[in-house]
Amino acid sequence: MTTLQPTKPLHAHADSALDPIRAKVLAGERLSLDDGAVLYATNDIWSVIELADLVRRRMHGDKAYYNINRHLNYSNVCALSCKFCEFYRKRGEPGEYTRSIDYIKDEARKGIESGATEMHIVGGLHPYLPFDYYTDMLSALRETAPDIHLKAFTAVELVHLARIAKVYKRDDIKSGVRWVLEKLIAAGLGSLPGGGAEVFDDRVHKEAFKNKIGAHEWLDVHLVAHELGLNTNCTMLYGHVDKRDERLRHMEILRRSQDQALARIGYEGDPSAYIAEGIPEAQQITAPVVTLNRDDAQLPTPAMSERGGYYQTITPLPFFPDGSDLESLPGPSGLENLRTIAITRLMLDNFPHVKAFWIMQTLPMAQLMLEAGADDIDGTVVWYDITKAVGEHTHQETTVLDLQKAITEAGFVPVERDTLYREVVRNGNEWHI
Ligand code: V47
Repeated sequence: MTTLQPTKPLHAHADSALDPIRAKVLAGERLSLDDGAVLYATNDIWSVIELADLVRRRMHGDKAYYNINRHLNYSNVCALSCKFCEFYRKRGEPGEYTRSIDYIKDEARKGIESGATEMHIVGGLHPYLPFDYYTDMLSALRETAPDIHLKAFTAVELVHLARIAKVYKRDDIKSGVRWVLEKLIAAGLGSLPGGGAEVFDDRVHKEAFKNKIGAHEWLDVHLVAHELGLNTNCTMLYGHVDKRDERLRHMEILRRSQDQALARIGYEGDPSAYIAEGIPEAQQITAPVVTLNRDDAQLPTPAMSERGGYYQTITPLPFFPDGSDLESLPGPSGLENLRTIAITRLMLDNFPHVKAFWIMQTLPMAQLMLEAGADDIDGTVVWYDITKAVGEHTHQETTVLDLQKAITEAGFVPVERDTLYREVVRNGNEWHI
């Protein structure tokens, strides 16, 4: 019997420009920004998907992850006015809200009732809430639901908290953020979500989210979190004023930041570290190159976090134009979303997980994306205010059975994970790792 080796695409319309990229992927080598541009330009989308699937299966076989979680947006009041954002309200504007600690505790109780293992907590940059609100929130949650992991606050919020707590120093962001994170960890913080990264590019920053922190600060916050032993995630909000090459540079910057994190926790990489072409000096990271896209690569585990944290997951977020200042833009197509997930898997060769966030991608597209590089679809979510895929509703819940069914139907084995990707053993609402 002969084994089928995916050294050549099996479909018609194969693009030979992908041959050198195919060879690199099969050898587990790092792709260049130019390779990324070829992957974006080709009409041979099936080969791009096939290559991403190969890497995804090397890392995770036929497992696909989901979790039982609750997203909590504690306030939509925000000092910023990012053009892509429909979520924020100014103080006094109709629809503004800020949740009380009692409301938040109630959410935690509902989380316990539904068997949730995670609360994902983010909000706007509230100009007046005191620093204590955030530590009280975490302490109250810790007390009410001691077993639920608290994944909370994006890098942007953490810099804002440093300002509120008056520990922010423009020329030394890290020390203020370290102070903030130490306080939040003591109150119960378990990891950082990946929001607020958008696209690391000065032009895009200026056009779409001018007053938000830039790449340099975002990366510094995650660096400090990793140094303190927290695992973090990251995102890429694309399909608005960004261009494909800017997305690729964003991926490159994240990839180098992960090289740095993995080196810190003991991965021995290729010491012939490189300076990436086209990346601004401020975002150049010199670290050994670490790749995980080979059959024999060992993915990082939570146990390694004792030596420092790392990026677990990249979640590409497709832009939702409705209600934002960029409403006139069309937003990315389904095909662009599929291609971007696949390219993300191929470029971010040192990231263990790629998430197709079903809330933004829709569950049917997330199913397809499991075949195109994604290995995770996020969780039950329940309430989500930042984007609304269908209609006006912030109640965006799916059941565990729906998630499992979607994964099984796509030909994968559903695996419930906790926030740190440990497999959950469950008996109803009782669970353990
Ligand atoms: O930070 C805002 C983005 C993010 C829009 O870490 C928009 O596991 C699309 O970060 N269209 C929040 N996106 C979501 C997020 C996230 C989601 C799921 C999992 C994880 C994780 C993180 O949503 C914001 C911003 O980048 N966003 N407005 C919009 N109109």
